[in-house]
Amino acid sequence: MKKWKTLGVAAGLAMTLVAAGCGNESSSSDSLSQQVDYTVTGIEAGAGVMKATEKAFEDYQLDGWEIMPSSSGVMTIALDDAIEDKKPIIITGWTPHWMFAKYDLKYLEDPKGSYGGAEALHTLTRQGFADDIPGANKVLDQFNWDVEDMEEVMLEINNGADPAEAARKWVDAHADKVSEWTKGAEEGTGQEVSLVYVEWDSEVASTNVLKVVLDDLGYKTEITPLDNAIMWQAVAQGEADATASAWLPTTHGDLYEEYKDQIVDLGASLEGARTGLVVPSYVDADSIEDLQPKD
Ligand code: PBE
Repeated sequence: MKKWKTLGVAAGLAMTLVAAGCGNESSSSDSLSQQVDYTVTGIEAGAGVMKATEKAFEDYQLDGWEIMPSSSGVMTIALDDAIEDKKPIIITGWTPHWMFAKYDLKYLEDPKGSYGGAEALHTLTRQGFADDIPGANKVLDQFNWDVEDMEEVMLEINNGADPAEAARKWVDAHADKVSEWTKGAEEGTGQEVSLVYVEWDSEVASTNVLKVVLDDLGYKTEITPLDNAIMWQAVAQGEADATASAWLPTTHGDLYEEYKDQIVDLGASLEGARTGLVVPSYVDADSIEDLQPKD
């Protein structure tokens, strides 16, 4: 048993009940900051947006604010509940994500740049992978799609499709794009390829799509969800072959600095990603600067 397999996927679940049960007594004459009880509804503790939100609290001097960790799934349930009741909520959001297609939402402007600017999703491999399995490495290197592509898969999953089925459907419908990824790549003869990811909706989509493409080409792809930091570590230490879940330059910038000499960065697979604080569009704030400190 590889040791990273035993680590770290359950952390988010413990917060489920806390997140679901946390109604606050507020009246509509209160400010937005009071109404949300100076709390941002977050995701998994190891995520980049969690750290960026702590940084935003400092940058904007939002003393007394808290970020509540949970999981990506629980966060979107809290969002759904708030929208149903037309209550204010502030979440950690990112693009690509199906939530922007399903709800009317806006990013709070971030003039101080706590969340960085435009992000790209990068594919990383362990050292030596290109020599060991050049065909699979070539596919990972040529893997490249758009925000709309990823959102198509994410929406399908959000509407109830199994991730593997949603990935299969997208691959079958986009044969032209997929053939660019596999162009010139040697077919596999059942070699095992291990991909690691984090159970964020965006990464579930990309990783399942890569599995379908690699398996179709003759590889045997195993996909394993992990905590963010453990995922980077697994690739850096050569315990996993690759990940398509690196958000750079800002969101995972600290992990990149830590591991850059031990990984191979194959470059961006998707441009135009973004992270930040997100609110339903009926919420009366446009910028993080519209929030107030607690004391
Ligand atoms: N995310 C989605 C990740 C990267 C992908 C924005 C939640 C993070 O914050 O680390």
